[in-house]
Amino acid sequence: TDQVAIVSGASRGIGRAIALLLALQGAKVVAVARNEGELEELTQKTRGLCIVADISIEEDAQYVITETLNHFGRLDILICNAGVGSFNELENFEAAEWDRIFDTNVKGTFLLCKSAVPHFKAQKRGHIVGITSDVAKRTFAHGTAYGASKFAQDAVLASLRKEVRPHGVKVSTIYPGLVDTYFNDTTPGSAEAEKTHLRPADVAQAVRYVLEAPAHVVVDELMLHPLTQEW
Ligand code: NJP
Repeated sequence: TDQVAIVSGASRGIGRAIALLLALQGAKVVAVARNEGELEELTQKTRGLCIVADISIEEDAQYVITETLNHFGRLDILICNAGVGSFNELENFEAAEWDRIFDTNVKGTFLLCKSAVPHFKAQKRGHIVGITSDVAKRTFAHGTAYGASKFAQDAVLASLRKEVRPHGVKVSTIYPGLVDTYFNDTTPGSAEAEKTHLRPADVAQAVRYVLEAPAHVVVDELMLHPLTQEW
């Protein structure tokens, strides 16, 4: 297809796999992250556009949408994937770290959607895909900030789904379990346990599935786990 897709957090991990799969399928991919190096390397593979932006900053998020429209003249798909997390007992959690997690996961999703939705509504078509987490539906020790941010991100997307549905715009939410990425300063493949985790490409296939639904179908939610993960 000649569809234009923005992928936030595209430089590594899940976002990179989504960007590569969408490009392989013929989409024009706009790859977004804060650091330029990995983004440029990816963009050589996707032959798309890369935009260096911090999605937690309103001007940056607006720029991602306007620059995409300036460059390609259209926007069909927004993948809200960028996210961060760290884990600690509540009393040892720094308030600044709480803010970093909420600013990225919740506010970042809000800001990208805020800029894209008027365009999607005007064209009466568009698809927002949010990568949240299975921890948007469960709680766990040491996960106060990250878990709460994923519950909140999930609620943003679920509310938005109801707002935009009458305008022909879809919102799909994907809930992955453990995925072997660079998340929380880890290195893929470094730990024995990670060998059974989902691969970023597994999550990319889930994104592909929700995007390929017929025009009259919206996949609201899709959850996937490694077979070995008890949750
Ligand atoms: O993480 P990682 P994942 N503005 O660290 C970018 C969720 N999830 O792929 O900005 C713009 O490999 C960052 O680039 P840079 C998770 O919560 C994961 O695992 O240059 N971009 C990089 O490209 C998250 O929502 C697991 O540092 C920003 C990317 O985001 C999503 O999956 C399980 C940014 C992060 O790549 C992708 O995470 C689960 C900003 N402010 C859900 N901040 C899991 N890994 O187990 C970061 O259930 N980025």
